Amino acid sequence: MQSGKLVTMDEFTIQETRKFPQATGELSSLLRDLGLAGKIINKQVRKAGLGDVLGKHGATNVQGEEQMKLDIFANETLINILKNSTDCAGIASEENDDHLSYEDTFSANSKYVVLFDPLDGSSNIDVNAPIGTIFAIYRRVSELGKPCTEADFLQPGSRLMAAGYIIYGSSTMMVYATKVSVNGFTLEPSIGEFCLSHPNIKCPEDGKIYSINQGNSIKYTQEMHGYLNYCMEENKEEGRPYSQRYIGSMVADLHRTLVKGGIFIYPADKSAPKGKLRLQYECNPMAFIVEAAGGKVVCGKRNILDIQPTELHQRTPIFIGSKNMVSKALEFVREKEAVV
Ligand code: AFP
Repeated sequence: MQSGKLVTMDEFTIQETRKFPQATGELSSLLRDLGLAGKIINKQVRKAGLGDVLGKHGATNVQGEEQMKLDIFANETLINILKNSTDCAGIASEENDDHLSYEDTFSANSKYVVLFDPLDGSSNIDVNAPIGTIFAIYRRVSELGKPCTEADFLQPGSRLMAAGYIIYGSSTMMVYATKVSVNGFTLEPSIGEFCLSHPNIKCPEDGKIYSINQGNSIKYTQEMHGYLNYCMEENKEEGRPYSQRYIGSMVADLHRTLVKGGIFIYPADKSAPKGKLRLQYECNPMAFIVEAAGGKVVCGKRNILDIQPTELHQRTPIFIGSKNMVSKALEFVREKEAVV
């Protein structure tokens, strides 16, 4: 990036696309649509507290979780923008029971489907902590020209074409990964554009922060306790004890992990033997991003990206972050956490 010259996300994406002569530009256009949705959600998030934006909506989602007003706003924004896009055949949202196929001719001829968590970390909305939107883009496996089907959404993460997130934090950033690289763009409010601020992000191989809901540790396995003790133990040469940081918003915890290094863990426990986080809406896109940045992701014995999903709202345990930290954690928990 030339110093002083702003490169917008669109400019960057188009330049990247030009490196692949066979590319049609559909993926770039879809990323632009997701960026637009992010800007609209951001506008509403930034007003939270002023209008009738905060608080509960009064309904629960498919997982029985209470929906916030901003959850609903973000979900509807994404659904409508992607419906009006010429490049999306359908969507699946963490907030909806089933996938939605857009049945107009343009959409039926589109080769991509998008899965998203419209507002991750929504229990943080009312306390002004970072929240985010997570998305995953697959090439559909169903026949072009017809409505997309559930099979398009039940693909393993290894088949992702791109994935990313928008974090509404101290600034608003969109980070997206293709198989080639991970890049971050900060929203420049005066021109209303995401501009390249974090080119070619690499997840540090080591870190000094572990991120886990340690309040749940009574429900963890002995092996997990062993790893937590290792993190807390004093060993000056190895830089321990590590610091513990946990926001409770995966986007925020993972963004820090990606940029600074560290490990984020949401393990299986006694009350959630398959873990809590959703495979397709949270874990796969984050795993794709972190792997593309050189980090490591597992759910015990296997790579999360290899799991063949069998249902839309499947859950999984996850260990993700700096390569060496994840490998070390696995030495403690390898067998016990392999529940999927
Ligand atoms: P919400 O969107 O309901 O706040 O859930 C956030 C989340 O899915 C993920 O972003 C966090 O890492 C995780 O749940 C926090 O869960 P705990 O509150 O159980 O630690």
